[in-house]
Amino acid sequence: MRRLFAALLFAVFALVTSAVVTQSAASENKIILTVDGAVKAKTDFTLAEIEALGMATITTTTPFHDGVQTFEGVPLTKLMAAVGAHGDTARVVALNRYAMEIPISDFARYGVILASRRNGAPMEVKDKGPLFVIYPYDSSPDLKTETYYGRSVWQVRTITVQ
Ligand SMILES: Nc1nc2c(c(=O)[nH]1)N[C@H]1C(S)=C(S)[C@@H](COP(=O)(O)O)O[C@H]1N2
Ligand SMILES: [Mo]
Repeated sequence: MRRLFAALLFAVFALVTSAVVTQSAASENKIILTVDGAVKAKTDFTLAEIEALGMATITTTTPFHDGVQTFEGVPLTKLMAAVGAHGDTARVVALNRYAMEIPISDFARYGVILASRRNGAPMEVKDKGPLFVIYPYDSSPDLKTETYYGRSVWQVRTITVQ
């Protein structure tokens, strides 16, 4: 009886362990961003692949959060260079199909980032993640306008260069 119990316990442990390992491997390999359109090659990215391009930090208030926030993400200039973008506009589409066309000239002018972390941690979908277009709103009154709030797409899934 005791041996049966021990065997059962082991079986449950093994099942739970393999489920946890499978799930974390799935989230590591998950494609969270696709960049297509006027690019050298349509490219899918995992979170790790995006962050490996190099990160910049923006510390600012936003209309979407309480208090000063620190965002880290790849500069959109770097992402565009990485895919060989040749266009004037980035059509940024969210998980919920919200879409906004952003002039690519914004990226260098304002140092816009595709934020993947807020205050050090990756952002959950329910926290407007995993990717959020962030401008340095506090750096200029021009950025504290509906135009740039509208370009601040959260839950980004696809960027089409056109
Ligand atoms: N994914 C997603 N991002 C979005 C939106 C949206 O509906 N979905 N609305 C945009 C617009 S038009 C503005 S003005 C701001 C609105 O932010 P708020 O809903 O927190 O006021 O977010 C922008 N980013
Ligand atoms: Mo808006």
